[in-house]
Amino acid sequence: MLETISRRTLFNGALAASVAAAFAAEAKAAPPAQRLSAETAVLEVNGRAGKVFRLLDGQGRRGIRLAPDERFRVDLANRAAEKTIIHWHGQLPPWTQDGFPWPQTPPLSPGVVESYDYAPIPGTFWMHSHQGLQEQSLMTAPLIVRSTAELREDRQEVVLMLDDFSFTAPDELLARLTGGAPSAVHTMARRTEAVPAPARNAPAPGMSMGGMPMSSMTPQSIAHGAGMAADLNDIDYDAFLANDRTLADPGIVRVERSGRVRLRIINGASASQFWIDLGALSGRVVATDGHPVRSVAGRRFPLAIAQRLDILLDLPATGAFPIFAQVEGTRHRTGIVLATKSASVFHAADAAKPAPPVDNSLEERLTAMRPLPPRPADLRHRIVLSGGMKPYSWSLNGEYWPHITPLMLERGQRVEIDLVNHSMMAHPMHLHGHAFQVIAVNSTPIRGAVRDTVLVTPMMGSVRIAFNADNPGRWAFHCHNLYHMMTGMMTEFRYRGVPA
Ligand SMILES: [Cu+2]
Repeated sequence: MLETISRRTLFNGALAASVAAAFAAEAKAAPPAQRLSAETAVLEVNGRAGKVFRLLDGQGRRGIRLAPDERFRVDLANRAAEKTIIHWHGQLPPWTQDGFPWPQTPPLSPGVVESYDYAPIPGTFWMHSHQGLQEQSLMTAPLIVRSTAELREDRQEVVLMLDDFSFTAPDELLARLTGGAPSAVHTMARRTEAVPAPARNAPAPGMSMGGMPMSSMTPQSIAHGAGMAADLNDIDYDAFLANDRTLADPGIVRVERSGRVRLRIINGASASQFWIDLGALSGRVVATDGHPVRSVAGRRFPLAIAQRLDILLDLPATGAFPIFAQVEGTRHRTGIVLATKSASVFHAADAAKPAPPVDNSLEERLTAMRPLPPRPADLRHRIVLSGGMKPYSWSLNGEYWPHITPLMLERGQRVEIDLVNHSMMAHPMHLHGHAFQVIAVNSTPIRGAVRDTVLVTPMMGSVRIAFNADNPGRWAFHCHNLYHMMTGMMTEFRYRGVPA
């Protein structure tokens, strides 16, 4: 009889039943871990065979796609002939699953399978090797985490993965930059895997570290492209790829009449920045680095290395619509074509004019849909970006990885970092394990985008970012130009109490 059951018993009974139901639902709902295979392959680029790496899912597609609320449960198998470690760029996993070669999380030897399991954040993300120069050989892939809100939009999802490509081996590309023998380059490659020394004179909270003087700027800066003062494009690439293809034979994506598209663009290039050119179309940027922003309409948008853009497109009834990505400072471009069934074949070549340098003109206009709650900073830090072409080396606060002083964080702190660029080149700076908000560009306060990678423009360009120290661990902070990172432009943010 119901009356004989006490409220407490009833409550406990109901709780037990609901917990049991939740477990049963989870057991039923949890799909098996996805397989991700790191392997080597031959990719035909403009009619010539190139040796590349691949990150392939169980269906042989590049990368990983997750359904709404699906966990990132991935078994990564290293089927390449060398060690590798894959970083889930922009995701916020525990630091031991971040895919960075710390001593506690060494790279995977050939034949090894490593399991990952964490709750992902939705949006357009990507993955890439953090081992040596493997990223340049296309150890890169999309990581798409769908949300129920996006599924409700009922838009066709089109992923546009951009890469830069050379038939020359990456260590040779680096050796040409540094003027070093390949053996010296290998030493350098190993250096990025080495362990930074424990914090020596870690700055006290609130203390700012001094920067390098302007005189550290190299006088030998070479103007590339259209005679602009800043340095662009360290490497002369053989091709720029959009979903593994060039404009000579672009990928054609079939779209419906009057199709509604969510374009997810990923700049997975190692050292190239692009202007996204929607051609005849107008689009609306609705997310940057996977995080929603207030919609910004336009036809051309800058995209720094490692950044992503989600762009909504409402297509005309019929036709073929090229989506271009043009390399800054050059006429080179790549792209895909969105085409309705009846549309004729489309051919395009390089652009008529060089593109300007990628800049922060879009950044300044962005507003986060989910900004950080306003709060004074507990820790402010200033990082000066320095370096140059001769000698080819790049630093943060005058330090070169792995000989760096970790920036020590306390869990719970609101952290603000001022990034100031004393060099002649733009640097796309990436923080692992945290999403930060851009709160000032060139000293102008904004309520900017939440992101994981922000461009700091050359010749005293500056950006201020803010984030909550809410993910204890050891986290890399580095320039995402692969060659800048490999020649020193990386440091560590380390939480107190986390063993080095
Ligand atoms: Cu850089």
